[in-house]
Amino acid sequence: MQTMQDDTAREINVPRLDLDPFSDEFLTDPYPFHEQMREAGPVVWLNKYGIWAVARHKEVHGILTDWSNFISSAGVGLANFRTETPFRPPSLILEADPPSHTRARAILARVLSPKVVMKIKVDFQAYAEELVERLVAQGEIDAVKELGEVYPLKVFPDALGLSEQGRENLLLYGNMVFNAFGPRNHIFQDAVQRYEPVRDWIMTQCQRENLRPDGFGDLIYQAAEAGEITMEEAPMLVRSFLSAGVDTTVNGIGNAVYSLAINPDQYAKLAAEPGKARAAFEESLRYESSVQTFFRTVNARMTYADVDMLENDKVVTFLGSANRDPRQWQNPETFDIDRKPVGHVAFGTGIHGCVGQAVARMEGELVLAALAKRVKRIEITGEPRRRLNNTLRALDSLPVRLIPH
Ligand code: HEM
Ligand code: OVM
Repeated sequence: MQTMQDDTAREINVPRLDLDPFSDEFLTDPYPFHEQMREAGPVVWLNKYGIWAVARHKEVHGILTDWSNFISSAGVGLANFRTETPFRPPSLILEADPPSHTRARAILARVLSPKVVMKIKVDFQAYAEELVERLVAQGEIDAVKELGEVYPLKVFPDALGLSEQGRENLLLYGNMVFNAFGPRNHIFQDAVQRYEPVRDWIMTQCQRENLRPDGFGDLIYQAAEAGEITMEEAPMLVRSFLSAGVDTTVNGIGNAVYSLAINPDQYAKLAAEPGKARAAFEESLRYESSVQTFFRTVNARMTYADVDMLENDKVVTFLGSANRDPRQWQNPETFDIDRKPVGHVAFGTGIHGCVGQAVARMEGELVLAALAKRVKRIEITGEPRRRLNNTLRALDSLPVRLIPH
């Protein structure tokens, strides 16, 4: 039961909006809705779900860095794991708080250390060059299907040590994981259907005997052998890589090529100077953030930005909106590869900030550099089609012509 005081605080202080951030309309073009939320106030209440929302950079950053008040162990989607059963056993890293998060994080951070990332770069670069070379010869391609999906689906499972068979299942799994952070709408239901045949395949791939002994996956098992985690926890951490490491980069690359294709002046700068590839990928993460939202749960009653929040309240943070907040950025709607987008939150921030960001940046840089070296212009040849996802900003199709130098 809420007290009189709770009701008063909730009703007087805070703008209440009826928009649905998981509706087709919102997901198709979130930016006008982001603006509406940012302008309404630092914290708004979304009537449809009975949750708080933050869309300004300052509060998104504030919530993500306050892990003790805004916890992850009750789920980082709409569902509250304290009262609802999650669709799969919770992640040992994403859906965990210190001290258990700290242990899992230390292992994955070591597995993806700069040293390891440097070691895999040779293979990642060779395949970027080879793939782009072939696509340029082809001329007309679907940049989502033939580049954005193909590249990460080869290099990342190779680095993990996954078998060759069934890798396309990873996209269906990622689609499920990221849709499950949202409500059980029609997009979620569609993902569940496609995911059903993949369910067992995923956990089988996480077993040690199915991972090559020289990949990331085996490094996790070595940590278990050293006693840092149990042998039961190891496959769960491998699962985290399979969940977080593919769809994010697939859409990161797709969104980057899209941002460059609709801004030919920016692509021209990149084609003239392929050394700008890393900066161009970074700006595209700000401009079209592949991960749009993550939630937190209020641990115990507290006041945030003058709002009285109760234990178990859910707060959704709009990363893609923070990355276009005019309070933080000059001309946020302009895609400018010479901008230094430091402080963008496309990888989150704080203790849960993306542990794979060095790998993600390397993939993005290598693909864009391979393009820039060979392609003078990218022409869109057909209507780009979106794939609606409750968390990801995703394209289903991007038909383009690659015009060589
Ligand atoms: C965490 C985005 C690529 C593995 C995160 C978070 C974001 C994010 C926003 C924060 C989650 C939170 O605060 O609750 C992205 C984007 C990527 C990308 C936009 C690509 C462009 C990757 C890759 C891997 C990875 C390639 C694996 C190699 C993880 C893991 C976490 C995470 C395991 C959980 C970290 C923790 O909870 O401490 N990512 N990610 N990500 N990411 Fe990424
Ligand atoms: C995980 C996981 C799943 C989805 C996303 C993510 C962006 C992590 O299972 O640990 O980070």
